[in-house]
Amino acid sequence: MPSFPTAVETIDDRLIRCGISRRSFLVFCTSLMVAAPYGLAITDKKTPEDVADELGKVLRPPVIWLHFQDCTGCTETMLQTSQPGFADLILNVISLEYHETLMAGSGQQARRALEEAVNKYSGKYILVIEGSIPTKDHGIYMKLAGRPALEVLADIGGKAGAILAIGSCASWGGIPSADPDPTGAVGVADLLPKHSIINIPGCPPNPYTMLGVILQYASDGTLPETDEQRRPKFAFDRNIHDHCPRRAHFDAGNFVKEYGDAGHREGWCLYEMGCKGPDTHAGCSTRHFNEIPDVWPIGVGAPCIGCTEKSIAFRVPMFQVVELHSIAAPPTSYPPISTTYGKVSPLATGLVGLGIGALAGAGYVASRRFSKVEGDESAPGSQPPGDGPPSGPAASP
Ligand code: FSX
Ligand code: SF4
Ligand code: F3S
Repeated sequence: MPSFPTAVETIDDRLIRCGISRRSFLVFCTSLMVAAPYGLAITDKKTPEDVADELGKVLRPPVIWLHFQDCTGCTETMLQTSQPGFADLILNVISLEYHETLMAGSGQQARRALEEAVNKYSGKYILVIEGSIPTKDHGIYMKLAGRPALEVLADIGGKAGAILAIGSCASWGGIPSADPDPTGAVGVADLLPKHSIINIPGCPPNPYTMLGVILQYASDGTLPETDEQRRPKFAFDRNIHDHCPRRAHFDAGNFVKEYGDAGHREGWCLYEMGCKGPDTHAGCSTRHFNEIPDVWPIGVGAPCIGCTEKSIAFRVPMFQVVELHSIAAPPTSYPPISTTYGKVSPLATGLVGLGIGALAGAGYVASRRFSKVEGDESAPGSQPPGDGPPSGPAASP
């Protein structure tokens, strides 16, 4: 556990002092476990009680949170919980030393608070960056207390124990870097490539991913394993499409054709509306937002825009359909039917005949589902030829 100046108290002491119940803390620990079912040292193979016991002994980690080019959505996602007491609890678990949106002070007072926090916890604080950094024209497009964000980041980032780039903007540029990118917006790791930086992309990101990383660092000084884009594997190792509640509709070829049609009202698959779920890594399908079940883009009927993926969000048009390169389309995943040796019995011949019939049918379904021919009547969700008049939600919304 990193050592801090003596004034820093443990999480347990703080929660008791502020009258926060053990029950609320256990709920918080359970949320952390949902965010990180494995791959995070503080939750791995533990019960909520174990997590609470262990975390309770940890010193509240000092966090300095800087805003650069952002919309403050990352802050909102952490604090806009459906239970107001929860935001309080989060702010008691971590020790937020500087945060422009939340602090009462401003001007010189705020600048001094930042300096004091940096000096007091130098080399030990966790620096959270929200928003991208403008690099064009010597970074003049964003200044903090008169200093370009570029300079502030080099200074305060250089003295941090670890840096968390929260949100897609801080991770790789996000919305401000979308074409024509007027400010030359980049992410933190583009400017400090040698530092310990964890990217937590998402627009907004899931707050429990960030809290999990902060608390692991506070408890043993380590950071979780990351992928090649510096994203913690425990949160970004899964594909939205593989865990999507609408996946059965994708497999059955039931696609929403326009917002508000019968398929949309029935909760069908949003692939044809441009859903980037098949190409996007994030845990949103299982870890929802604001503590409310089903609150996440696809859960409320909007396609995933791939907000955690550098090459997709704000790069690929919202309604453009993604290629399905990592998924076996259902017909190709059926087991092969073949006879390699020996005599074929009449029964087997019958089965092979049935199998060929099934494959032909499956091939037909596949051609319907993935046809790219413009105006193709057999496009996904449409009626097979000769099957009579169109029916069902997709055909007659
Ligand atoms: Fe906004 Fe954060 Fe998006 Fe960016 O989130 S939610 S634009 S990732 O920096 O405030
Ligand atoms: Fe879900 Fe989108 Fe995949 Fe459809 S395409 S199953 S809506 S992730
Ligand atoms: Fe973003 Fe897609 Fe999740 S848009 S919030 S990665 S469902």
